[in-house]
Amino acid sequence: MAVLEILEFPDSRLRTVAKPVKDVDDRVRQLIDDMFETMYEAPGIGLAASQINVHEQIVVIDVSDDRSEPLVFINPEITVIDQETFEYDEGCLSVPGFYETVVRPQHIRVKALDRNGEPFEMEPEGLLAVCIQHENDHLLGKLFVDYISPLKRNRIRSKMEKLHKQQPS
Ligand code: QAP
Ligand code: CO
Repeated sequence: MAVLEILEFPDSRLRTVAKPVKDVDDRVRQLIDDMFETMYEAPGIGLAASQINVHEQIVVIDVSDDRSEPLVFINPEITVIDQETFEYDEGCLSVPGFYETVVRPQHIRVKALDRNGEPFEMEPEGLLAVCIQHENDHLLGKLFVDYISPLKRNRIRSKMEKLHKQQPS
């Protein structure tokens, strides 16, 4: 297992659109293990492969308090069930230190493959529903800061660029 480097905003590689995984093989399972190690070490509640510069549709999540409920989503497909929305103060391992309120659909259905390549479906609620949408956005090259005002986003970009000049990764 290995802790991998996480790309940080405004790195343009975070804008890459991820490709579907064709075979859920040992290479993919190794990547998943490394993603969990990277996420738990951070610590975070969700990580998309895009954030470690691997542009394949793989997401790992654990929103449990005791870090005991690892969830894997390969080639996730999200459908919105109804119009209700939910607000949450989101953060991101690729935008460390910044949190902003994002409004998203509250009720979604997710279809994906698990780490054995078996299809499954779920209707997540609350933080898990928010997290899956946030991570799925990464696979599309999208970040939570894209939902806030350009003024706020540009302030965050400037602060991140300043940090990266002080401590290049
Ligand atoms: C995405 O984010 C998420 O700023 C996962 O300094 C977050 O794991 C989805 C983290 C909130 C829904 C709600 C952030 C760690 C972790 C930071 C994370 C930081 C250190 C973020
Ligand atoms: Co994120």
